[in-house]
Amino acid sequence: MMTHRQRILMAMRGEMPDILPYVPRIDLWYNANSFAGTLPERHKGRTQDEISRAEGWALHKIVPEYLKVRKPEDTLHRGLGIFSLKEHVFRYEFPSDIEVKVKREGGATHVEYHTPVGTVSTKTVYTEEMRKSGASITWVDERVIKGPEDYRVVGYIFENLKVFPNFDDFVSWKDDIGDDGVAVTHGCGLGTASPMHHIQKDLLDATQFYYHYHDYQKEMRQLAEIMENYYNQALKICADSPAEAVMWGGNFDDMITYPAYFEKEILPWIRRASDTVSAKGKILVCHCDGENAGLMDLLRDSGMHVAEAITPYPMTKVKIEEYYRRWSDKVTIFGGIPEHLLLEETTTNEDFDAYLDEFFKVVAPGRRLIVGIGDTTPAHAVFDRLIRIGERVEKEGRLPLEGGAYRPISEGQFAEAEARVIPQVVKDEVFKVIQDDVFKGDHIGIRRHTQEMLDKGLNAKDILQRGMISAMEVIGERFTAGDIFIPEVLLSARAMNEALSVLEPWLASEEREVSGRVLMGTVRGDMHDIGKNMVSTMLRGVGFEIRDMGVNIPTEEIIEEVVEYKPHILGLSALLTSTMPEMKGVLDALKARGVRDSIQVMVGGAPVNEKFARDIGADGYARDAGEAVTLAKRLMGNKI
Ligand code: B1M
Repeated sequence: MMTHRQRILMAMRGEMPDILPYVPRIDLWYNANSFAGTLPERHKGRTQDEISRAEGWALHKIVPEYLKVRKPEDTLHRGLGIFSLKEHVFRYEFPSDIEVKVKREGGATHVEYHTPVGTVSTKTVYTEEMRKSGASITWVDERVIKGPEDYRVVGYIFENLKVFPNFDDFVSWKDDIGDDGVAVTHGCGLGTASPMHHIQKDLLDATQFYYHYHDYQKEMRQLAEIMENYYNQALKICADSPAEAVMWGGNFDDMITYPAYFEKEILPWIRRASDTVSAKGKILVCHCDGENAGLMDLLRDSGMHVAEAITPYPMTKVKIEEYYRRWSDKVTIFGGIPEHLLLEETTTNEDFDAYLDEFFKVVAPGRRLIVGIGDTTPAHAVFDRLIRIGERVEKEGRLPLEGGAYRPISEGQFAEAEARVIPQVVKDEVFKVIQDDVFKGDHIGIRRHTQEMLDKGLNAKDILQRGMISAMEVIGERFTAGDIFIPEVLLSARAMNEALSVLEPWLASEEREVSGRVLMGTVRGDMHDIGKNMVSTMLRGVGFEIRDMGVNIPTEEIIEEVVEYKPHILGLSALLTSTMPEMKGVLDALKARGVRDSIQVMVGGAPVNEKFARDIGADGYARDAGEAVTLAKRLMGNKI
């Protein structure tokens, strides 16, 4: 009988263990339920690892436990993406000429870095709502890079950072895990694969990143080059360490790290990491929990050995059979059970069993597969379903699987999925220059061209409507069709906003028609904002007035804002299955306050769907930012 550790390592190396490894990650579920006192009766008082061991599951030791620090300093520099956890095999030291000042206030930590070339600061928070939802990492409320002047200071910090091997704590952690799992060590940042990825995820606001990537290429490139030294040192130490597997980057997503960007800024470093650790007989793991549809070939050919946190359809676009068919000759798939499956609200017992029936067939013969729960088990998962998966793996997961019914997805199906219709640009000769500025995202040229048109006597409303908004609508459709990606949309919207400031005085005199007022926010307990920001940007782009409340907004605050701002539309975003119920809470509170009938409510976010929107009584659901524009316009038709 093999141990969990042996099984996992064999599957990671592409060998065939006796049975499929089952490694459910339960940290978020555990944190939330132990905080709320709702752990299953027989597990009350147990630690997370004790529960996994009692159930006979392997320990999931792939993602660091960011909240379980040895001392507060271990995550103090979270705002720089510099960590020193037990999972790391290197430690760092700041040079003596950098003074670090720390101020803690409730759940917030402010850190200032005074260097000889200037000062930068960050703020991280961990709120009560985050604790309740089980979130396993703090939120960076103030990013270290705010403007172009900060690059030099951050560069100074990284240039002078000293990195040393530090194996002792890792070894004792690995010993504690023993045969019950594989202790995976970590590279740099919060799962960042390259210096540019580090700048994107850890140093800049998620949306601002795309503007800086366009506007401050020189500063960014210089910083990325400086950081290479830190990355190379860390990589070498990981390769020389006692760890058998190294986690190198994650949260890739075909929108956030869109294919061209991924190929240019991330892929070369995954290759370098793979070559370096492979030379020492180690395994390279990446945390691939995002939407991978547009990155399938790039990820497969990246050199990574294990793609962890694979969350298939219906939570993302790629079905488990497609992953298995396209990847299993090169990459070990770790995951495969979408979190939705564990929730009563989204999946019946019959559908849950049906998924597993199909699962065992389509992953035959089972090589290069480790069964896991998408990214992690949601807080309100049905615990018995976790057990049921374990039982079925034990009964039906003996390798090689004799599914026999493995039906690869036909090429025809792929062709169908790929045959997208790209909207054609309808050019309006008079306003072509402005339309082109919007398409190119030229926020400087558009100001001049707008002024020239006004000087020629063209009507401001026409410039806005026929020039800018019509172009922005095309941008929205192209985004929905997958023809363009986040940066293009953001840059186009920024160009529009610039031109609007030129038009504003003229529009005021001509009485500009605002499409409607929209109040926007991500619900309580949820810190995801990239998608919501996109929706806000697109709506603003087509003439809506937007008040964006930000992330993690308590229901009470939303209601107060509705009463005060009187929006036509309330837009709610949620990315976590555990925060979706907050949307229902908001709708109930709107009714209780007597304002439900005065507004339209639209909802969205990756786990939200049409049915959920209907069930909670929302007025509409949009799948993406392009659809959100169409929906908002339709809802305005319902209104005023
Ligand atoms: Co998180 N995360 N994350 N995460 N994260 C997801 C959402 C997850 C699905 C990953 C997975 O399981 N594979 C998973 C949720 C699973 C679940 O709930 N069942 C998850 C998890 C578990 C978590 C944590 C709990 C991890 C942890 O702590 N252990 C934690 C939670 C923190 C918290 O919120 N309290 C967490 C943290 C993070 C990061 C901080 C690392 C980062 C967020 C950065 C940020 O937002 N500033 C992050 C990221 C990046 C993701 C993934 C990989 C990508 C999300 C994203 O921005 N996509 C995501 C994987 C996934 O979604 N498959 C994942 C790009 C964006 C443009 O798309 O947001 O879907 P999206 O928006 C679209 C549409 O949904 C729609 O339009 C947008 C544009 O087209 N839309 C609307 C969105 N809002 C709308 C509103 C509308 C209409 C349309 O009307 C009002």
